[in-house]
Amino acid sequence: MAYETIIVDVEDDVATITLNRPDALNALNSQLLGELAQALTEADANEKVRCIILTGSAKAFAAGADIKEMSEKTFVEMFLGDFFEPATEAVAKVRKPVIAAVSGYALGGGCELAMMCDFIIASETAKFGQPEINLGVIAGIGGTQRLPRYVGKAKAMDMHLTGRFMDAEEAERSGLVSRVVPVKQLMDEAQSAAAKIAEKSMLASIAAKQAVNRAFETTLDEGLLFERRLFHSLFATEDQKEGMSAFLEKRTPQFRDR
Ligand code: CO8
Repeated sequence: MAYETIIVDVEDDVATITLNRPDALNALNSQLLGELAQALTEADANEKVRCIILTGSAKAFAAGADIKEMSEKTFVEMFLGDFFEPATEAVAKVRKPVIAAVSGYALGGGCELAMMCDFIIASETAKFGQPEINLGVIAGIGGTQRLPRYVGKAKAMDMHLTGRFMDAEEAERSGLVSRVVPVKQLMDEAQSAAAKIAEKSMLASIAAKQAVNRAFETTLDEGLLFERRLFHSLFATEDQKEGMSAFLEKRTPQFRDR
């Protein structure tokens, strides 16, 4: 499918989806969100793809929901239209690992979109924020729920109530991002993380993703049981036999997702 607001590139097992509305700092309008939902669903279904990278430009991952598009909306239009839902549903449904590679602004819906991914790699120029309070609204696609899970209540409240931005160094220190690299290395770093993930058994990757995500949804006891059942179930796979044999035989495993 031809997209106008995103660029999709599939190379070496990795699909890279680049948000591409440079004139609006990749603000998330309904067209972009629809295209993003479609591209994520396609990448997840594409057998060649083993990991997905979501990124923006050097200046902006995404500066939030499109304020021009939203500004005149009524409550009823927002309530019935819910134009964010297809994209948020699509991100939530992706079973393959999704890395957010963030440079520049990741604000409002942009910060929320990055937090929906499995982990965030940031460039030194990344700036995260939930500045919706400055517009007389609050976050609407998970910012009040996910940010405290990443950085704790104190910083989450600070950011949502003051609208201040968090730079990459603070974001890494606070647990919002997993790595920070110079801006020129961002895509190489994301590609190399994606390539590492793509080498693994997809069965184990999906199980790991499901188990970690379950930690945020349930009690410790239930989460531990869920993890143990997934762990046990992987012994029904050829990839477990291959992975452990390869270790013992001191060779590289050849996983086949079986
Ligand atoms: N929406 C629309 N256009 C935008 C946005 C945006 N969020 N952000 C930037 N732009 C546009 C600007 O209007 C400008 O366009 P133009 O050249 O036509 O005037 C262009 O991008 C460049 O922006 P600036 O000139 O402002 O660039 P600066 O480098 O001076 O500033 C900033 C960069 C600091 C990022 C600044 O643009 C800014 O503050 N942007 C808005 C950030 C913001 O408030 N984001 C939150 C939006 S609300 C939201 O995300 C809610 C999500 C949940 C909704 C759920 C609904 C169901």
